[in-house]
Amino acid sequence: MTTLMTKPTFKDFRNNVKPNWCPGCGDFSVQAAIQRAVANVGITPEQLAVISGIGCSGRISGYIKSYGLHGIHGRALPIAQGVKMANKELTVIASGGDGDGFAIGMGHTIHAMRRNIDLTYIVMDNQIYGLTKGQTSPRSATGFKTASTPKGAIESPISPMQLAITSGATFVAQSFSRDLKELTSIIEAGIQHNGFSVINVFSPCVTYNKVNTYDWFKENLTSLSELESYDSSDRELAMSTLMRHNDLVTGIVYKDTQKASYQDLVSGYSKEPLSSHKLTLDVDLIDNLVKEFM
Ligand SMILES: Cc1ncc(C[n+]2csc(CCOP(=O)(O)OP(=O)(O)O)c2C)c(N)n1
Ligand code: SF4
Repeated sequence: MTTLMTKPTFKDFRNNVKPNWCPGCGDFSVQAAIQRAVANVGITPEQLAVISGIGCSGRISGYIKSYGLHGIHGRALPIAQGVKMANKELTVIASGGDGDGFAIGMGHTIHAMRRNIDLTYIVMDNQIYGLTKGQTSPRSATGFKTASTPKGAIESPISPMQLAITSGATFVAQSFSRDLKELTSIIEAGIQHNGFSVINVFSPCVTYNKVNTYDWFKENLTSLSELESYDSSDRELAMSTLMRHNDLVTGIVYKDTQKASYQDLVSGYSKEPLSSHKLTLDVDLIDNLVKEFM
């Protein structure tokens, strides 16, 4: 890749792969917002890694010009954490669907949150499994009907925002894929935050979810900027606001700038990135180590 001499623009993060999402899918705007946000932050494609899971949303890593990996279902976060630990100089974005992150990948999601590792996790939340043709996800509302649950889902949906706050994430935000301006600025702020940033994006599946449509979100979402004296550093206020609005809010819900990130605490991380270490073994060092244990 070439190093850019001028300030990057979103066009520098375009490749020649045409997305095969359905026309109108919310994921198009998420891709555009990521490309704008990384350009605004001022990094180049070779300073970015986008790691995704499996799902329609998981294809996103193939559509952005950067380092990237389209991983396995529910495993975007372990891979992304490994990338960040190996090369602290990269800006790392992990992304995937609500099924990827909150069903099969939930164990990894909670531990990445409590670890407060410095990366940005963007979930394209369409309240359904899109790629596998529309089954319920842990984000589907109780009673939500699909071809495989014709009588409606009997479980309750989880709250990614409340879960993130109580699990230890230090940048917790929600946005709507139709609001490209807000989404871009939230992703930008998430990238700049030192710690685990989780951004849940309502990203409608126009093919299989006929309930949570663009119009439905427009009617039901409340922007935190409209609430008088909302303070995103107030954890209790964040939780009570989420409960009062049934989680249907957009904006930065909670931000903690005091808590140290995993990288701040882990021994040796601030030195040279692991990725630039010499891979040759120091034979004397190994010999001495072996002797020590003999
Ligand atoms: C280990 C494993 N289990 C199940 C699947 C099948 N599968 C592929 S994508 C997916 C869910 C997709 O839903 P979501 O993560 O919400 O993404 P979307 O397609 O809605 O963007 C499932 C269950 C798989 N690929 N791998
Ligand atoms: S099936 Fe749904 S989530 Fe998948 S590309 Fe089509 S609209 Fe998007």
